[in-house]
Amino acid sequence: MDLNKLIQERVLVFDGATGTNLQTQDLTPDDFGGEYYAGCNEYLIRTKPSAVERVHSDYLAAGADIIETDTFGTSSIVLAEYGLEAIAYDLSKEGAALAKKMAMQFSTKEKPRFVAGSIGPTTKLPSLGHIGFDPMRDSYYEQMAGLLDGGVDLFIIETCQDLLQIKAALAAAQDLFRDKRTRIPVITSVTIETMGTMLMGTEIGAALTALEPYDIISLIGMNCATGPQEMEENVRFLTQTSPLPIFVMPNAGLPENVGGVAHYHLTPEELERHMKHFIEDLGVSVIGGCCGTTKEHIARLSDLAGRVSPKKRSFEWTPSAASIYSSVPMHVDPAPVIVGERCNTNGSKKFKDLLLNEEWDACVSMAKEQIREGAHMLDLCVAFVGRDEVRDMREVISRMNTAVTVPLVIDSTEYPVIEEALKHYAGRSIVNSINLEDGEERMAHVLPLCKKYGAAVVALTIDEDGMAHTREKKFEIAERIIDLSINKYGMREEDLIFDTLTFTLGGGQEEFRKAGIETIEAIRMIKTAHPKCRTILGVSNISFGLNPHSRHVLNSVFLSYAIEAGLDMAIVHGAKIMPLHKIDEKGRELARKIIFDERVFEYASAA
Ligand code: THG
Repeated sequence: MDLNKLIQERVLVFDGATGTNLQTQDLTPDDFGGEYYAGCNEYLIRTKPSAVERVHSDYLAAGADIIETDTFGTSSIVLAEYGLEAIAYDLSKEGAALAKKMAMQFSTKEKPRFVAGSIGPTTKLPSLGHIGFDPMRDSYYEQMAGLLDGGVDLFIIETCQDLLQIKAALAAAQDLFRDKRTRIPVITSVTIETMGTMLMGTEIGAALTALEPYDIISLIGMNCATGPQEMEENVRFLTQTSPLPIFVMPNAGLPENVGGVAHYHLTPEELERHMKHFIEDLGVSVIGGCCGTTKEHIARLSDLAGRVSPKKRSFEWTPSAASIYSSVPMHVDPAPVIVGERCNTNGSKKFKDLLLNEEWDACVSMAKEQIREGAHMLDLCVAFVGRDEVRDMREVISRMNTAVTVPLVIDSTEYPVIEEALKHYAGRSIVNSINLEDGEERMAHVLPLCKKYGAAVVALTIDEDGMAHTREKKFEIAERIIDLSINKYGMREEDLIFDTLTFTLGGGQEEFRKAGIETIEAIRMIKTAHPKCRTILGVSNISFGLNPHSRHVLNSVFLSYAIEAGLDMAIVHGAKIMPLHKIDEKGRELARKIIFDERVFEYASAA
């Protein structure tokens, strides 16, 4: 099914609520296979398939282009609550086959019907530690394999509450497509609660930033929790910013409690009016109904779809990183994006001591302190000789995932540590770093991880000859990394952040006198040739070996010249960066001369 092509041609309509329809059928506990299973709508696929067929045929008759399988909860995680985990694959496959059979009955050349394999959020939130990434991925894999083998045309990962849960589902889909050498479209749909975020507190922008890098996703959108009216702001945000087409499947309004039963009041006409607005004024391309919507609602939407076409969207996409809560662009005005340097065992004695004493909460406090000091993101390095870095990373990042509001930059040289971090981080992180020191080896390990978990990456200008000294060599290495990253590993220029590295100017070595200028000019060359790439520097490196005050002055002046050359991001101790006007004229001028290697004049005038 070429979903991407179809939605260019017309608005597509999903079906309505499964549960709402089943309720009208007055099923008895016997229909569910006994009292014990009553309420397990998925088990009906086996115990009373005619009830499920009825749901499908009602919506197909109402004109739905795409119906959803009755498999929202056929993952082993959910079925385990009924002791049915052993049949997760089979039930998923049977549910898919049943829906496919019904869709075929209604499908015509003019109006083909499709089946979307429904994949719900399960009952566990990995970001709260309810379940690990791997078991969750495995459970999704089994469910998806059943759906695929049963014949679904696409997957819909829906009603999502936790970005980490979505990442586990997407990892399962990626693995499945690889194993089966096939690929079907994937819709990813998040649930925004009435308070305006996902259950875990995720803003829509953070969700978009975290999901957009996954190239298996065909559509992104929202479903459940509220009616269309409450969704409006977030739908507008998506249509104005998302590179991916937009899917919206609201409830029939906010549920009202009527005699202990959820009652949805939005009429088919009202739903139609809201969706018309979403399509014509905002540019939504695929619609449907969630809780409380009936075949009457879907009939109206189907009729609507034949009469309208989506507004041509012009969206503004900003490459960003994200925490589980919010999105942070990889360029800000005024530059730079401040990446706090202190949660680093190599860069802070305090952080190192806290880690050695396993004072995990205090490690988190240091992160929060840096945010208070103005950091937009935080570099995180837990490497320490003799310790288990994978475990330390897990301990720290699983806490920071929900306790730290800004995106994390994962600073490690070890592949298993990087993957452990990515599996515990719900937002979009940046991996620090790759280089060409051992040829392509590092890229071959790290970039597939970045692709798998949707991360951006810092690339250092180091190759087989070591760290580049001249601007030309730094630029040449950057170009080689860009070429490989894009053409061999499927990354995009906007996923790459170049670090043109500097040696210290504080050591007084003759060979490094031009280190500062070369680093700055290499930034200018990269930004001129590849404006979509970002640049970053570990600014404090420039001043190793000097006294603290001189370090702060030199760091601050160096940073200001780097920014002028196009630097986007800086790894710094935010509190110690001084605005230039706060540095006295003499200090500023001395720092400038050191950076631009003009000290020769001092010697000349002294002579
Ligand atoms: N590029 C990239 N990543 C990097 C670096 C880089 N990561 C690590 C490092 N360099 C950047 N981080 C730091 C952190 C601290 C210091 C320097 C760089 C630093 N710390 C004080 C010192 O060592 O004297 C100690 C402060 C303390 O103990 O509190 O200078 O270049 N991509």
